Amino acid sequence: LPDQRFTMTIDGVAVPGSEELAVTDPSTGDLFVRVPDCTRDELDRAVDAARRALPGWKATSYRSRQESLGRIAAVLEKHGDEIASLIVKEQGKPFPAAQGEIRSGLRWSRGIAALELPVRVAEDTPERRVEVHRVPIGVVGAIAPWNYPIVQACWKILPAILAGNTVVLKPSPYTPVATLRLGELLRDALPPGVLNVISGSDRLGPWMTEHPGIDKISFTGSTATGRLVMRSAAATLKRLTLELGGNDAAIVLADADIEKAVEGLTWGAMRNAGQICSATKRIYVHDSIYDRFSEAFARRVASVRFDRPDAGDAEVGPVQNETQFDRVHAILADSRSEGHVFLLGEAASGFDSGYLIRPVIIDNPPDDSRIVVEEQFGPVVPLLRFSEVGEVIDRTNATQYGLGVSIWSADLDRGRELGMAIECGTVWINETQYVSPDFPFGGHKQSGMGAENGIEGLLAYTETQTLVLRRG
Ligand code: TXE
Repeated sequence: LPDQRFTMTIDGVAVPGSEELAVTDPSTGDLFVRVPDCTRDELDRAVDAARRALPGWKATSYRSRQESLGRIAAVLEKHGDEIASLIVKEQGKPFPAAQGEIRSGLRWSRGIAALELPVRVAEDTPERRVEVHRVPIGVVGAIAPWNYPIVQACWKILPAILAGNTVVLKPSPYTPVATLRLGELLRDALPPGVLNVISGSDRLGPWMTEHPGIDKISFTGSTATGRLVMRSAAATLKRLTLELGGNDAAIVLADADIEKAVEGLTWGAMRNAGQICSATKRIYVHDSIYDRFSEAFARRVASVRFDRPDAGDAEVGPVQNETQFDRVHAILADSRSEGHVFLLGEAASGFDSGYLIRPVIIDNPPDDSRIVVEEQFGPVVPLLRFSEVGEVIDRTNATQYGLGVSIWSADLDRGRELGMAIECGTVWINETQYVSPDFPFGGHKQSGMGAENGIEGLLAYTETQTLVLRRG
């Protein structure tokens, strides 16, 4: 495989690129493969191809664009295992999890294709008829992250293309391979220039956000980089969708089903080694059940199989890159030096293989500790005691982030009532991280701007165009 050449897709054809970028296998820390490091000239060619394809693509019927999403689904279905095996090598998740990522891409291809963009008639009188149409924005620059490279690319390219935009897609420098391959496989599914896929190092993102030929940026990444994207987009007033960091709390109320909460939150915190924007990153447990919950939670988390993705029964793999590995260890070092109690993982949190980190649970650290305040983005989570519901809502909201929160309670009405008091984009009651092509997912406060998915996400790839038709 290190000899396999992955090419960029610009104007429907292969572009091998004139410079190279090395991609690391996170399960070993060794070189996986080299891919093109897109130059400024190659970016210009991609943007130019997208601009040239725009008038033709915009003019196609919505129906035919829905059919083109069907062709994307067919490619994901036919080549799913090949793409999944590339995800394993570059991202580090075990094969079944990578297959889950492909299934999710498929579900999105079909679900987004089923959305409609009706014309709204705002006035219909003898004098006039007013129609509000939704038209494409233009060329979309899609910048995807390294935790779910294919899912995150799908969340952006599917609604963008369906709404009649053309796209320049850039995967993360850490995980470009599966996305480049998807671009190769889609060359026959879409007209040339409608979807261009480029890979590059850290210089490429800023070139895109500054590029005068790009009309909208859809970015998923950290809040810090989201601010830079917004600043850079100001020069040409680019439209923006920003899906940024989170510090999602779980609130386990006294009447919660402990067994179900333990199971749900084990995966909420540990799935994909905690590298999910909406991963559960702090767990508040009512005083009356804290000891029972923490004991059961530590036992369940300890039973999850963390290993190299090629170890047959691995459920969770390493974290994706060295910077992230160091970041998680810095947060753990802080907990150690502050004397926090480790319920799980103190002895075993060292270097195993590549960037593997074994799970850690920290017992009731202070609210202002790094493990509580920061986005850890790794398989480490604090449990925190609370006694009053009003107090835990305040502690939940005391953050710059506002992505998601889960509430665990036998009483759904109570869950709904508390949920409405929380400042975040999604509240889950008795589960977590359930997302769908049918409803929006996005952050309040500094977790982002706008939303992805659902009709709301689709509308974010459009402008309104109002037609005022004066009669008589
Ligand atoms: O992502 P960055 P990083 C969070 C998580 C993690 C942290 C850092 O907390 O610890 O981000 O991850 C491009 N204009 N999430 O450093 O820096 C750059 O080319 C345009 C949350 O890997 O946010 C690269 O593709 N683009 C998350 C990408 O941004 C720019 C998923 C790196 O993003 C740019 C992943 C600029 N000025 C990490 N500067 C989620 N929300 O799910 C850089 N880039």
